[in-house]
Amino acid sequence: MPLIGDFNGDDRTDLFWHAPGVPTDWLWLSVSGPITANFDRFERQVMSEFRPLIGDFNGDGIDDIFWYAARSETPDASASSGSSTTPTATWA
Ligand SMILES: [Ca+2]
Ligand SMILES: [Ca+2]
Repeated sequence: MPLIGDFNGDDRTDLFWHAPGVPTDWLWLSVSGPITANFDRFERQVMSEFRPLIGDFNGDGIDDIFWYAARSETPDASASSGSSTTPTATWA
């Protein structure tokens, strides 16, 4: 399931490939030019019970991924942001 957002705030749309369960997820940060579409790919691992919701939840202009787990009456979720071009963001 591809998710679309600008996860590093460079105004180029990025992709986050997420599949429930064991498969590895991939964050593709666009490094595309005016003619070609290219992506830097970073491996991610997300626990399977979470569902991702995209939005800029902290208003910094960079899209975040809100991980939602509906396993109790109280939602268990966390927001994270790919705040730079280095894959150092934590995807809780
Ligand atoms: Ca981007
Ligand atoms: Ca944000």
